[in-house]
Amino acid sequence: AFVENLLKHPKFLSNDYSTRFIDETEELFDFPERKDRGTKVLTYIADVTVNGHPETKDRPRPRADLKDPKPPRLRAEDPAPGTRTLLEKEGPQAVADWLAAQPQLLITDTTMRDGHQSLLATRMRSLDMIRVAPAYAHNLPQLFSVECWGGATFDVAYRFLQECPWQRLRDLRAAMPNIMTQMLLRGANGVGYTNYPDNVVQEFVRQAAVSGIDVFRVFDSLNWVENMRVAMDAVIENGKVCEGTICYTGDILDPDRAKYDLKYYVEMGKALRDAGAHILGLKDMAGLLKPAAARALFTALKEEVGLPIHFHTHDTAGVAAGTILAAAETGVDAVDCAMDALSGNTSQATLGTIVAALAHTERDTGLDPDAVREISNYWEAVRHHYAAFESGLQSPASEVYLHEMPGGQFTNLKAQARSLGLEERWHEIAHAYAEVNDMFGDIVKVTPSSKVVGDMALMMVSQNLTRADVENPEKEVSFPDSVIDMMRGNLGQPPGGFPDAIVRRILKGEAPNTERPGAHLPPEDLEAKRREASEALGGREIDDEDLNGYLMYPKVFTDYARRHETYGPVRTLPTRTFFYGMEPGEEITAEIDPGKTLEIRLVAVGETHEEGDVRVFFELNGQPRIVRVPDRK
Ligand code: BTN
Ligand code: 3PY
Ligand code: ZN
Repeated sequence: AFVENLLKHPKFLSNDYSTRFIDETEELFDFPERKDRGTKVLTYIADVTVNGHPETKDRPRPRADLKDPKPPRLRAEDPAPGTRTLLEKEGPQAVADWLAAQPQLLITDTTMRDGHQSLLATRMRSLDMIRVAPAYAHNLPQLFSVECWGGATFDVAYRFLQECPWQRLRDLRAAMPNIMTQMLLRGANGVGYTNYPDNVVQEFVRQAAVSGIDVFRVFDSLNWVENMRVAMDAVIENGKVCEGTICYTGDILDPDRAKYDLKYYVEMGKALRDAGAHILGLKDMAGLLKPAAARALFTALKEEVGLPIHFHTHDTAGVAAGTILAAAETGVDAVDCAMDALSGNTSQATLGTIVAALAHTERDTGLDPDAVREISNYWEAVRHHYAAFESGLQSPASEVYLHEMPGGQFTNLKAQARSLGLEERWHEIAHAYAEVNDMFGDIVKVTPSSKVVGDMALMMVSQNLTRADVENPEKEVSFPDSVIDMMRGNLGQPPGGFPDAIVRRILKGEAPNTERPGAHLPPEDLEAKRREASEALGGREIDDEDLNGYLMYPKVFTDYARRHETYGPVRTLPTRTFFYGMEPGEEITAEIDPGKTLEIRLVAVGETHEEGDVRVFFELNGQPRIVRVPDRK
């Protein structure tokens, strides 16, 4: 484009130019809007090199000499048949029956979803996952599933990583054809933070099934089975595995927490079985279940519900492995672990450790410990690149029994606290979180209800409000929108409802809706939404995946799509480059299509011009390229 501009410039054509012509003639650098993808990616690199990435600003930096992570070699020529093979051949009920009949403890690897959601604020990029996916397929075909999608990964991909979550899913699915993929679905809240119309949830499940999800772990953030049926039915209709899931809170052995006792969980398990679940999930999102309680809980659920059980917990207090081993003894069928390098603390228990602990026992997992170690070594190298997103949590802590914060929320809430200048007051926030839970009547805290409790706790600490202040009818308190929304009934109902007094205080007398929110939300006109998205993006074609992104997150999706117009396929950049740009003299490659590779060298960064622009000099596949970006520093 530069050469084109030069060749058609009037001064150039009339020979009326000096040696300073190029430096003095700004319009030579006005390139037409339709830039090729290479130029777009260079624009991104130039911008981050000059201005830094907003997400890593003022955060710890990875070591300068870090190498690109190298995935382990493939131990078999072809991936051996696995759970996906069974699902494809015989369907979801056959998978559940097989699971119940196996003596070994089956393992789900959560590294690509909950692992980094809980340790790195969900910031792991697709490229780092896709590179190692073939090693899972070839070296660990005995895994029950790989949890790699859903939860917070969906919006974080668009919002912070400038990536399409659907493309991540398709790429992972293609690289692991033999193992079931698994996602976390928040029931009527989809992968969002509020209830959606029924047809939006149905359409989302359909698309997730088409794009590559096999196992849907469906939960409700208030444990309201009524609010899970639409999502569960959709999973079943699409021929996929429906893991109807109980969220665990409280302590079944503590008589002071009688609201959530053994009977409560058994009744909920039966309700999920009757709603059609193939597998019963027990989701201990905060890591509150202790070994003795696990024995009692799983013995009762096995006997009285009769479904195979999949147990998910977090190691926040440091006891997850003990609880998993207790669960294994009582016959739990599958458990979640994260690869060693992304395990522990707010993440899952350590996969290699569980494999070793059960080796040569009746529940031997059958996983190859060498293969586990090699994959974990890869993740270790990956993790170094995300130093900016580490929470700073140094050790497990029993404080989780006080606040009951989900592992997947912990690092996010901490980051939120930091951005409000409240990081130093973290333990106060933890305490306020517990008080808010009590005020709300002791509710299940998991996305999105956990976010509501977190919003309220942050508000109290930042405004120095005590519980007495909040409850004092004489005092004017402006409650966060999410709190008002939840009290209106827009996330559904907790067991026994919210306490009347707090509802009246927050809603100022307005009557809450206590029916299922989806029963009142009119269906979306999907084709009208598609046109709306397309118009917002200047007529761009909106495919079904885009439409589902737009239905969940209209603004997040259109912001992503506009940035994509400017920056192109930045998901193909190495993680270091994505977050930190390049150094002069550095060379990288980016595969923007299978077989189409960009070789990018940063030659130099120019001086800032008076108008505040910087010229950045590259070589793209050996050809010189100049990109101009604003200096926003
Ligand atoms: C984000 O908005 O956080 C992710 C998209 C990337 C924004 C790019 S990063 C380089 C440049 N600097 C900014 O402040 N925004 C863009
Ligand atoms: C999520 O919904 O993202 C969770 O991880 C809940 O534990
Ligand atoms: Zn979790």
